[in-house]
Amino acid sequence: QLDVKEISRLSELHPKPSHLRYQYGTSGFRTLGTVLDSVLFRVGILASLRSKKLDGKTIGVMVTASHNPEEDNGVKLVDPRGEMLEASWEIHASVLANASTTSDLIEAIETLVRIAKIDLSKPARVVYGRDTRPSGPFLVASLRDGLAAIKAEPRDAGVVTTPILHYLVRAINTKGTKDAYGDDSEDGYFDKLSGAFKKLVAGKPTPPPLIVDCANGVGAGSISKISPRLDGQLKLLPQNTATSTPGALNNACGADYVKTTQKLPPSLANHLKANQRGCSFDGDADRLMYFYIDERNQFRMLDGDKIAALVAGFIVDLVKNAGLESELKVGIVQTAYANGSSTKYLAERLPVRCVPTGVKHLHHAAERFDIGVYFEANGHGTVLFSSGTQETLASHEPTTPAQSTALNHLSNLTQLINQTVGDALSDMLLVEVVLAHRSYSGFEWDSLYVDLPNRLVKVVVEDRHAFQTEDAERQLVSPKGLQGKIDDLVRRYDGGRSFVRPSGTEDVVRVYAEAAIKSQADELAFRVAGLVY
Ligand code: 16G
Ligand code: ZN
Repeated sequence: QLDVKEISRLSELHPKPSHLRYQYGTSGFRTLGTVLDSVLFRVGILASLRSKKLDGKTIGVMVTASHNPEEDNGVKLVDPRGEMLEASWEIHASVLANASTTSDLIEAIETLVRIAKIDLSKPARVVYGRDTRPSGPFLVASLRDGLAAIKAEPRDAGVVTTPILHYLVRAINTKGTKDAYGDDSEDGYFDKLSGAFKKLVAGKPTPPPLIVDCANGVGAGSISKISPRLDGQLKLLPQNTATSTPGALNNACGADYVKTTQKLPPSLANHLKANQRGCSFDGDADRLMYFYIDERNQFRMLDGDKIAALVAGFIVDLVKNAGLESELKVGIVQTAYANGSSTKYLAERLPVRCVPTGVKHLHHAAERFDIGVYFEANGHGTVLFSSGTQETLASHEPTTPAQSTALNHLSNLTQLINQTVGDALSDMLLVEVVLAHRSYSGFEWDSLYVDLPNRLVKVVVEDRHAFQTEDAERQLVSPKGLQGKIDDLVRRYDGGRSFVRPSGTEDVVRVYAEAAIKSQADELAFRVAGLVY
């Protein structure tokens, strides 16, 4: 039932460059936008087949390269519940993308249909969106050809943030069911978030205006759409909103800039006053970093670990106040990059799990708790409420007014939080809710714990695949003997901790180190790097 003739005709319009190999990695396919034409065409085919495999459920395709430079682009698939593509299909994606010729591609498609037992008579439905990159429209056209080749029913979500695309996929697939996630439109998303936010901050004093660095990306549109819906309960001052200025995207601004340089984007220097808060989104608005300027005019960064500490502490208290402590187990998931002080702070309050880098690992581990909070230090994270938890929240009978209030807050949090994926906008509103409830400024939030000084360096090695890890990337098992040498070094540093892991996105090995004082953290990182090199 495959229309081989039509697939072939379209495939000839999107030939694969013979010298390139593509890999569907932790963030999908990602490389220079100019070499992604054939990949997008084939992803269109793959998404359509995945939809058929799942009985016509809608699959999402997001065209973005997130925080990477403007000339890069990328694409990833979203499974029906709004989650990342199931791991076993990542391999199918790479196989299709690397078929050299049209006839190789047809053969790869036929093999996939056979081994995955895909019923071709099922319908195929795909919703797609893109960020603001200039290469986006061209790549979407290639994707559409791929969808047409399998006669999938396309739905264009237009220029949207990554988390909105994830939201839409879940909303479309749950429409009319008891798990309905919200109206399957952008308006539905903004109404859901703003409605929950207003209930959560009702009666609280309005905080000072919040500066939002939109990284000159798609998040700028989200700020302008949510602002009027907040009824003045939070005033947002968007900066870096130049989405059509060539070269501006992620350039010296955005969440990744803030995290990696630990500096205020220069463009914000004249806007942020002492004691004022600000935050940065990344280029597709799925990461969030907060910061403020302290009384001594110093820049202070509040990263994903600080967000996790703030949010998890709040949720633990609400569960306690709602009288649900014995019924709902709240847990937190981090990676080895989490600052040691944050882990210590959190472990005193709730179970902490450490998993390998990459959202899919965090997400799956968080699903094992009744309420699972996960954040990467880089600002990507969210909170998951299991379906059992949502039922408990709906059916629990509070015995005091205080319990009733806490229960209401928890229910509203399930609406405020984008449970499909990290979402800068939703996370920002969540942070503002907690700050309002705690009457915290940036300073008090920052004081929850003091970050251990740390240093991240990358080392170019001959073969990064020679570096293999276990224990959530905290121990090297190969090259043999190296971990022992690292341990010997670490022991000599007060508060020392260090680990080495191969990057999943770049051809390098990363070395992380922390210690009680900054110069020691730097020294430890460079000495470990010396062992690796
Ligand atoms: C990817 C991951 C991100 C992780 C980063 C680490 C997803 C969607 N994204 O961008 O979570 O922090 O890789 O990069 O999983 P690295 O392996 O190069 O250090
Ligand atoms: Zn991103």
